[in-house]
Amino acid sequence: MEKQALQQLNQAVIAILKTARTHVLSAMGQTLTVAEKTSRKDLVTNVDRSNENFLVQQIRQLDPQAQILAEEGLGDQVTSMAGHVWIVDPIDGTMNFVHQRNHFAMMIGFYNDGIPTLGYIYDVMADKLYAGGPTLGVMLNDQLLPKPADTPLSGGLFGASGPLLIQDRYHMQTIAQESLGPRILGSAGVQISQVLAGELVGYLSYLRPWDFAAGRVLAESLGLVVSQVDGTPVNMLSSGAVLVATKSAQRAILTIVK
Ligand code: 2AM
Ligand code: CA
Ligand code: CA
Ligand code: CA
Repeated sequence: MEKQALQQLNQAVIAILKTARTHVLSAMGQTLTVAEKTSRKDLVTNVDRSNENFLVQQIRQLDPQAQILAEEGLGDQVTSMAGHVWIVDPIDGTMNFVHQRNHFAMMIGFYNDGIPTLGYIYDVMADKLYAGGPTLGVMLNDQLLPKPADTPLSGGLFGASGPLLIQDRYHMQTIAQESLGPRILGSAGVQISQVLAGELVGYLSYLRPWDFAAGRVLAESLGLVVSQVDGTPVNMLSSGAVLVATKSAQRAILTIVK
């Protein structure tokens, strides 16, 4: 896509996300309705649904021909990455949203014929919006985000998933040992944004497409690598153990995992 068209799309998505944020903040002043999805650790609220509905409607107006894949099922049944595909997570870190009223994000990824094109991670309470892609570069609010240093695993903090660390899946305890220490926040979006900002050397979790669609676009734009934990490419239509890391940390992790 032409840079000018991307800039227009980017400005429109940023405006949608800012409006969505004001809706979410105002909904947080009212009673939340919380339901369990698959377990007591897997929640959905009225705000997840209303925000997804808002984001999907707005993206439809912006890009009527596109397919939209969204976590709570208010988008389309997407089976191919051909054409324009938007991938939406209305509230990432719902458990944090319910119990901390903090540390959650909205995420949108835009893929054009499977090519990572635009990504958005919006940490709602911190009001930090990571936005952009390979053509536009990555902005943190109104500042261009520099590429993070290629810090090795041994030289930085590692973003862990609580369940994977506790169960030592994918050698996560060894990975954490080799790093300067594990950090667990409970939002894939916020943790991936910490990798973008150079605050973590990597993040590993078992993720669904909407958990890493936005982060993949932003991370790859900044020279970070996104792969499955065995080093093979991610597939945007399936779940897996996804690693977002500096090149150097990825090398060390692949050696530990193989
Ligand atoms: P979510 O809040 O949008 O569901 C910690 O729970 C992180 O893992 C969050 O980013 C969460 O996204 C994600 N996650 C992915 N699959 C999950 C599941 N089955 N249960 C809870 N969280 C999940
Ligand atoms: Ca969820
Ligand atoms: Ca999520
Ligand atoms: Ca979610």
